[in-house]
Amino acid sequence: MKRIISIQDLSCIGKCSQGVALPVLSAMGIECAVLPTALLSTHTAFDGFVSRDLTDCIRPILAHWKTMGLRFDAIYTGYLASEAQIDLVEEIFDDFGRAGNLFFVDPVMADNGSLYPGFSAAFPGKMRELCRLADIITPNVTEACLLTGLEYRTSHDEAFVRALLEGLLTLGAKTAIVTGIRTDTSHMGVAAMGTDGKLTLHYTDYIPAVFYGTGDLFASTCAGALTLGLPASDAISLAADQVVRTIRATTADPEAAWYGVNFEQTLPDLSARLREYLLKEEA
Ligand code: PXL
Repeated sequence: MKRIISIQDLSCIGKCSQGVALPVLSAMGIECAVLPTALLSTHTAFDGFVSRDLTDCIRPILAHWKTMGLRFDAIYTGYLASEAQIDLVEEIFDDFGRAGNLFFVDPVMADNGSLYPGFSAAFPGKMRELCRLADIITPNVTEACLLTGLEYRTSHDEAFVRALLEGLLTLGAKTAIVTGIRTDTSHMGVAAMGTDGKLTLHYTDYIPAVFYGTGDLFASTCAGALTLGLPASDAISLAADQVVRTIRATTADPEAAWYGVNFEQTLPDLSARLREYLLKEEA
């Protein structure tokens, strides 16, 4: 069985981060080890959230793990609570990575043109360092702009998308994937580029609804699919289609919570779609 370590926060309320990664990766048949970076009463969209940075706990956890000789097939990072944690993650790459491992960095820090509450203006600069070490990075458009220095926009032509991806690749990641691309009013896109400079775009329907946790659902699904050996194009379409299916299910539920997508409802679809992709890969 493949084993991923998921390094991101645990928000008690609010469907995001470890609360999404653990069930999603489990439904994909992958063992998910969790390393919580912070414990939050709720995710940061709620007024008055309290947060405890867990950096001090992470060091002894890593020291214990080192005595066990643990290894992971993939190291997946999401919301990191402080710049110090980025240094720690770099150490984890050194200590627990092995040849052929996947280093998957979702540089969670911003959306809709702004940094999430609690992050300093210096944080994106530090996040660039982590992107340098990654095989794959999956920023949304806001995060990609903060990482590359390009000005944030809400509509995106091909020249802008290309400039974003090329800028991200100069940071050193081997493949850049940008979510939330809007080239027209009825579609949403995920754009990707590897070191060969070839741009690919996967389009899905645009559903006019905003939910938290969609980026985490995309990243967890994509990281899982790549860990299972699917090619990047399949990992992207599996993950992007899963996000759209889940937003649809959420908007159809009159009791859906505003603070997160109903990813629980669509986990059976994810397992079924994944099986189809894996069978196609074997054929
Ligand atoms: O979904 C990204 C995310 C992760 N973790 C925390 C957040 C958010 C987005 O708001 O607040 C704590």
